[in-house]
Amino acid sequence: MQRAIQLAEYGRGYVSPNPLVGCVLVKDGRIIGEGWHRRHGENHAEVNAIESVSDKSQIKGCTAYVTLEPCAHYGNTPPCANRLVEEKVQKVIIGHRDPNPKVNGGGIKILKDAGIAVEVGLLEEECRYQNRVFLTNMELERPFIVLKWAQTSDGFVARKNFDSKWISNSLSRQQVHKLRAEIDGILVGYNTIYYDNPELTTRDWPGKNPVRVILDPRNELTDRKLNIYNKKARTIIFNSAENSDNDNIQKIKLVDFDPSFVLEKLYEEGVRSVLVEGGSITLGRWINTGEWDEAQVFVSPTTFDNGIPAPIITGQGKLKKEKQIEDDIVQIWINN
Ligand code: AOF
Ligand code: ZN
Repeated sequence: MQRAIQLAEYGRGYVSPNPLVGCVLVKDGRIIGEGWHRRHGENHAEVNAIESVSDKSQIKGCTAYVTLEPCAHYGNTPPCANRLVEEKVQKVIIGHRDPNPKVNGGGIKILKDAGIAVEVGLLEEECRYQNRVFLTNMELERPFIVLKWAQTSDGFVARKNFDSKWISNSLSRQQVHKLRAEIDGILVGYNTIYYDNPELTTRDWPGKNPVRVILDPRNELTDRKLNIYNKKARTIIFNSAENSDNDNIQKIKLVDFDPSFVLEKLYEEGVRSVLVEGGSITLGRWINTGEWDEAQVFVSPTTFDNGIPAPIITGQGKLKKEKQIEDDIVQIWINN
């Protein structure tokens, strides 16, 4: 199952809105096949694992380890549970149940009805943690929210003139680009665009650009020379103007300046995970409503003495772990 989790991870950034799924086939104590869900719309993990075995007669009687309950529905592909039955797999060990209403125990039932031994819950916590975006989507019907900022060790995100350059080191900045490649949307407020004119693309990591989401409640970001207006990524601007679509720029009327309203609209637009990158006011808004799931805080050894104060995590936020990236420390917080 550990290997299946490792394989599933290769799908991160490519499978949204689907879950990350890995599958390992074991016969007589040896791995005979491996697969993972590589890209949305393509084969599921189980099918890729089956296809990886050149001598298909070997599959009969094997044990399949799958991080998620095999599906029971006809979607982009036929049901994986049926395929496991056809291939005469003897036993299926599942990480966690699939809460998708189209599956939700249906895959387990197909397997059991065919006389296959099924076990559910091996490394369940790890599997559920890996699929936290998908589980949040299914259970709460909203995007998974990751807050991210860089701050000095004395607690500032920018100098008094809003200059925020050179807080975290270059490896940390590359790590942020990896995060961008793995997430569906990246959200910032008006001040960040006005003071930093960021491009909000993934330049330091291979992968896609997330949808740029900008909150501009007073409709002030009209300067077409701003980097967010380049054609490199789909862009959604929430402002007071009427809804409109124009090339890659989509405007949504901010009927209610409330994180829940924004998240609901983004979910409708197919954005299943959002990185809230700033600034302090926007991040504070999300922390105050409690509508966030994870925070990544990059703390550099630099000090500014004064400036724009960093957000402070309140409520149910708990520090899960800290990792070192050269001289920066990244704190990973989880909202319970
Ligand atoms: C599996 N193995 O590898 C994945 C599963 O749109 P579709 O047809 O790809 O179906 C997506 C749904 O199937 C998804 O919401 C989830 O319930 C399940 N994903 N199931 O057995 C896989 N990716
Ligand atoms: Zn499937």
